[in-house]
Amino acid sequence: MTEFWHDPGCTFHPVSAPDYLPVKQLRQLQLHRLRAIVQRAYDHVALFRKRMDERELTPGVLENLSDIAKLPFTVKTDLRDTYPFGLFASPMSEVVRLHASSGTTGKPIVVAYTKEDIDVWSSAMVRCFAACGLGQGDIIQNAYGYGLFTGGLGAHYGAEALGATIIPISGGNTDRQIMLLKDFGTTAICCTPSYFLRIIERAAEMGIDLHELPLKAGVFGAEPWTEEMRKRIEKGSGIKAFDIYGLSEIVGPGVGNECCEQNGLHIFEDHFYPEIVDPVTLEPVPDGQEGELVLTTLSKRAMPMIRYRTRDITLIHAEECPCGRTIRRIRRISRRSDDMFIIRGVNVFPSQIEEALLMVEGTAPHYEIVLTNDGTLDDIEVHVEITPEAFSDRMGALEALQKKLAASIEKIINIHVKLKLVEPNTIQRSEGKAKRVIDQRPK
Ligand code: DLL
Repeated sequence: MTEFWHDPGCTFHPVSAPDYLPVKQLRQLQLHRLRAIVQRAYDHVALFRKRMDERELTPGVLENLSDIAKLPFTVKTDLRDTYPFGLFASPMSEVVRLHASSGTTGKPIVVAYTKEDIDVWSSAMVRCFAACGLGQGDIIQNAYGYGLFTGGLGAHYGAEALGATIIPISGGNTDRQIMLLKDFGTTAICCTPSYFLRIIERAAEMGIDLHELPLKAGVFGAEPWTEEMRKRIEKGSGIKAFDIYGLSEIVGPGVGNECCEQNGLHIFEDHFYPEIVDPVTLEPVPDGQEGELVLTTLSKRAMPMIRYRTRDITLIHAEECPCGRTIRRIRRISRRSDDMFIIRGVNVFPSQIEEALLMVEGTAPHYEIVLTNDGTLDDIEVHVEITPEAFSDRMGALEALQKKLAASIEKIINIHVKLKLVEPNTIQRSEGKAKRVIDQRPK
């Protein structure tokens, strides 16, 4: 063990060494890599070169890291407009993998990796797992979907590089998930937090107590979830629930991960350089201030992303983490700028509703938000499942619960919502990313 290693809760893996680089050295490395990647994008990606030329910029503009703010942004529509391969900086002969993300409209966005890119991605995933206290000897059940989605293969390669045993079960087939959790002695599971809730629920129906299994950690991401949700998951299963963040455009899962402090996600910023910008003015904001996360890939060869606007809202923690890592942390991503809906002039995010609901005992963590319009005004209706115990309560008790939930939401979002308690097991369960909002308003 080397002297930078202070983190008793996490497992040491040599690949995690850059997590602890002295800050000055880290910044030098970042600047060095930034210059090289900007040069690469300028030389090989026509769209980036055009935008630089329009601004009369060359890669030589990067005298120090803050000069990154002079570079043009990349946005999701750039990937669509150049579909499928227009942003590649490597010839196809060097591209060993393609992934794609479906998004909401039409064609998917396509992302590419060289052999070196896969190695960087796997090393980032190793650092995620190590930060969750996992290592050789662990049995990792990977219930992220395998296929074009980056979750499955990303976690798979990382777990193998970690030296753990991987169970490539993919998503779905919940009874079989639970059988393997038990029979194979799985120690960690990777899936979306909403799918793990389904596993908790189904295990109880099958008479299996997850607390009694060797399962100790969950690596949960790909969708927003709240601190209240973490509490429910940890209480319902006896495991430690860690947050993992990533997006296809940057690499997939493994852009950042919580450490054992469970207080913010460390960004592997030697490969993914984070900035926070004001989503309206697009000006950089200082650490500690909320805004939109913008990421630049510092080492990705096949498809460098320069100042990619993620739409994810967060902040960079100004303080150091007690774990000893020098790479910075972002606050958990509880919302995206495009998740927001406006109801009677008030901006509302689904995560605010989740937080309010789960603060109240007696509900199951399954809910949906239905947006309607009667021709004049937008309305919001929240459907929330009650627990089987609460379901058998007297009418009066249910009414009181309903009022309490509505008041809890109103307190957070400042508008009145219609709240409907629904029977256990009536809201659709997800095996991947949960769909929380059903928008029935006329388009
Ligand atoms: O969801 C990659 C991934 C797979 C991350 C497995 C973690 C685990 P996309 O499908 O491209 O990639 O979706 C990326 O999902 O911009 C966020 O809005 C959201 N997201 C991902 N992780 C988290 C998280 C994968 N931990 C988009 N918390 C991102 C909140 C998350 N939102």
